Amino acid sequence: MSQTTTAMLISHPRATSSRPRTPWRAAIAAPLLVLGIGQGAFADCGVGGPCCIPHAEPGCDDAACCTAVCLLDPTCCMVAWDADCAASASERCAPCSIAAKADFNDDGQVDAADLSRLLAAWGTPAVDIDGDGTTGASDLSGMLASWGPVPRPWYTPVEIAPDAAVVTDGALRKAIIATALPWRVIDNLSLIEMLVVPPGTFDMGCSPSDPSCLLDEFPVHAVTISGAFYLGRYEVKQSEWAWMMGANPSIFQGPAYPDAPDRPVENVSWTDAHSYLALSGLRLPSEAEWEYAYRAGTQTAYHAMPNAPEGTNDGALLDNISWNSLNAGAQTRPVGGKRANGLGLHDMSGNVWEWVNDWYAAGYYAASPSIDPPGPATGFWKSIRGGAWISPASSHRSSFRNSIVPDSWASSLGFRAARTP
Ligand SMILES: [Ca+2]
Ligand SMILES: [Ca+2]
Ligand SMILES: [Ca+2]
Repeated sequence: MSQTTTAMLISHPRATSSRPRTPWRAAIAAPLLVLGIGQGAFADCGVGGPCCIPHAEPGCDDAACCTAVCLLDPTCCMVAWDADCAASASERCAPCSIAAKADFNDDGQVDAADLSRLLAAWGTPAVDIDGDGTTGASDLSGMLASWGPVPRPWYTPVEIAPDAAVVTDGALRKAIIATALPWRVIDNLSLIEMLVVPPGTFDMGCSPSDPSCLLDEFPVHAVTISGAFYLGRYEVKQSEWAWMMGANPSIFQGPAYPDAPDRPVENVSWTDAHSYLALSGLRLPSEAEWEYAYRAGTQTAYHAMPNAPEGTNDGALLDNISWNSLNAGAQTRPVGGKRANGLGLHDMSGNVWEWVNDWYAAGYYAASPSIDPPGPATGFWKSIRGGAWISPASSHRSSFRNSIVPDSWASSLGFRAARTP
């Protein structure tokens, strides 16, 4: 509620001016496929080489409940998945791009260096691009057609399959795998670590039996998030902001806060956050995406906790998952210090409030579309979510809505990055 906003935020003059500079392009040559999956025999994936690894789910001892993780040729192909090992993995594997295959030295360019290597291998299978068994004219024409820069994905995969110790719910792991996207990635420009949020439908608004809800959390309404998206595993950190922007506006920095680089950036307006994210093709989550990701399948006021793995309505248990007004010592804390939610996302409750993309309107839920609601077309306030170090338990609830004008900034207000794959 906007009326409660002022008491939960502390505003400061802007500490520094933040002027965008040319975004740094990460010098990541080739995607590093660091697999968080078990060993297994390779099976032919049908895309020019072996690329599927049967991956047994924990507690599963037969092929019926394992997951075929289709990997790429180490230099090129995209991942694809099958829901179970019995299905034909080859049908879902994305073919390698010819350009990626033709870039033999993996320097991001198809050029003379690659051509001379092709010519040297003529008549042998050494650099056979099209998989016909030999290096010949068809490979040469494919190479010439893709001459120039090689399109690269925006991310570097870090972990293909969801870690069962992080995403503990089997149904959520299966939903993530079904997206055919690598679970954990690093954005190549911002270096932000991001996790897959699979599509699905949830009840948005006041949680059942939650006694704390306010009027703007009603009516509870079914919302479908129609496509998978990536969301920052943590709030955007001060180090990440400074890397792209060349300045750090945060209040909690300096000699008194030696761990400031790992604390969330704060004191940034919605406009600032939007500008920062746009530099690397990222965006803010919608309010619906944010609540859906927070809940991670739970329907309780607060997400999973050690003694209440399905979540709880008891704000007294908040210490497990959230930096709030009772435990944070009147300051932000390094991100990731509290237990993650069911999708592996940290600090969705607490630490700093998080800007979302939507304009705020108290009555929006009564008129919200049911699929991918974008928020009101215009407005005066932007929604912020999740509570902060300065705010009490009730504001850390999954459905709690707060709002503030988009050019505001405060030491309790940051954000989290999202991206459509
Ligand atoms: Ca090359
Ligand atoms: Ca060939
Ligand atoms: Ca937060």
